[in-house]
Amino acid sequence: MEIDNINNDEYMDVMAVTSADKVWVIDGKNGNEIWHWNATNNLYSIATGDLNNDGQIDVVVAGYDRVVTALYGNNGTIIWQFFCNR
Ligand SMILES: [Ca+2]
Ligand SMILES: [Ca+2]
Repeated sequence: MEIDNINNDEYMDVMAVTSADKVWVIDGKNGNEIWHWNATNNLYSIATGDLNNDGQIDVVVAGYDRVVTALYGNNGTIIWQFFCNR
C-alpha cells in the first residue's frame, strides 16, 4: 500500500496491490477508482515516485515472479518492465 497524490488535486490517494494480482489506485477524496492494472506477476510490493520527471507521480510494483513494472500514474499503462532473472 502507498499513499500519494496521483491526480494532482488537493487530496492524497491510495495505491494498493491485492491478492487478485491487481494494482488499484483509489481517489483518497471519495474512494472512487482512478484506474486499475491487471498484473500477471503475484504482486507484493508497491511504491510511488515521478520516474520520468514529468511532474506526474508514477507507480512501481514488483512480484514474486521477479518482474518489476513501472506504470504511468495518470492512466496505469506500462512505462517499462524489468525482468530480474539473474
Ligand atoms: Ca489526489
Ligand atoms: Ca511521471
